[in-house]
Amino acid sequence: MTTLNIQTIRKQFPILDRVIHDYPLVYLDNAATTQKPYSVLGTLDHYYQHYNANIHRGIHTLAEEATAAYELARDKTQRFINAPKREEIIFVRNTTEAINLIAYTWAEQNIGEGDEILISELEHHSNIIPWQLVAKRKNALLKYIPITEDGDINYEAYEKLLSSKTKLVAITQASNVLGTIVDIPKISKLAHEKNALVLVDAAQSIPHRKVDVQQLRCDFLAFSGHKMYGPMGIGVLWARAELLEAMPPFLGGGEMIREVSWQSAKWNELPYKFEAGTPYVSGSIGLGAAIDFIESIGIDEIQKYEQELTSYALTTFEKFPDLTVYGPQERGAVIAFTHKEIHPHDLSALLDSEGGVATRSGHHCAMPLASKLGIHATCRISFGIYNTKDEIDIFFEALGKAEEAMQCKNCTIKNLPCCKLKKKHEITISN
Ligand code: C6P
Repeated sequence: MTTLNIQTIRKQFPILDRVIHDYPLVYLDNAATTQKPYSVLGTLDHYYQHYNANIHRGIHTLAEEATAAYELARDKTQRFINAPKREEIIFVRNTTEAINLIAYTWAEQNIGEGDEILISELEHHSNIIPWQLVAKRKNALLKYIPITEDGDINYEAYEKLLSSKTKLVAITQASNVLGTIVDIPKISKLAHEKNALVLVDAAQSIPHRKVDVQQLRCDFLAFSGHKMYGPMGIGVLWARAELLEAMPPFLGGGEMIREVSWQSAKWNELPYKFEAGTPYVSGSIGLGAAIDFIESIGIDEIQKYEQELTSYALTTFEKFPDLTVYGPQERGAVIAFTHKEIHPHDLSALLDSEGGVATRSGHHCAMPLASKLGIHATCRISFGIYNTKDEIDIFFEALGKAEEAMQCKNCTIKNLPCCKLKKKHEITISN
């Protein structure tokens, strides 16, 4: 049992006071984005009210204050992921941009005809499409590490797929659908034996467990601020300094240059070579505040508590025979499921209207994985540090109401609104 005071933590999130269809909001869509605490909101507000200025350019007080705060956020991020050097932290918009940056710079120089890129069947489109594009541009091969029936990485198959042709292994640390946690140190060790580099998509791991790039032994790491209680529109790419030094720039423009003549230019030092134009200054500073928030609780404490929530929910799922849960038992704070009779989109709508519960339904931007599972869509709940077991109970209650409506003798479900439901719905029965 956690010793954290979750009620005190909840009070830091004003949005949790929202009432949805007369129910207190139960926010279980944290894998899509997390809510923001007062400290992050206040940091953004304070920045714009007191020291908004462009950075690295102005020689005036506000510019100096903004620059110092922006660079302090870089220091915080470096410490948070245990990066060896501060200049290895590149501020970008999100995980997607970080991965694309590598695909359009490092891969442009290092992937050639006949080379192989390995990704897994668990990947989000953000870690598929950039590599499909590289493979097309370079006449390279994109290969998939298969998953086991449980939804785990098939490490044996991975080992067999690796060869001297493999140049890059790009893989998620935590699946946004199955919750699978990938053994990145093992992935890195095996890849490095073949001289392949490793890119880790940490979008779904960074808010839930310690992400230490030195312990993971990876070469690139990408994550988004909005999934870790930070602002939307700020993300981070980490890469080893010698790789960043050797890479061509991604975007050209102000700040990324040292010297410009009519026909050519010299690039700025790291990290500025990869931060062209006016960056999202308040977003970076807000990300720093989100890191402070996480560290004020302790990432290990967060992991333990969310594990408790996940186990509690998984156990309760077993009481619903018409529900199928996807993914391994040992997992991150994500549970995707389907109902024998209710379509995932209808389920999400019903959970919202009958319990104020926010969930996500669909392919979760992982269409190849959905096809592997033989489904079009799932409904998904995902936890953050402010969720409680009571909220999980409310979710299951709302689910029960949806099931009851399905069996209502007064109404035929195809002709909803069912008399038992609060809100009018047109339900399509899934097959
Ligand atoms: N997954 C979800 O609901 P961006 O959009 O760049 O911040 O994150 C992309 C991304 C990359 N990798 C993984 C594993 C992800 O889960 C996501 C985002 C959200 O599952 C939105 S689709």
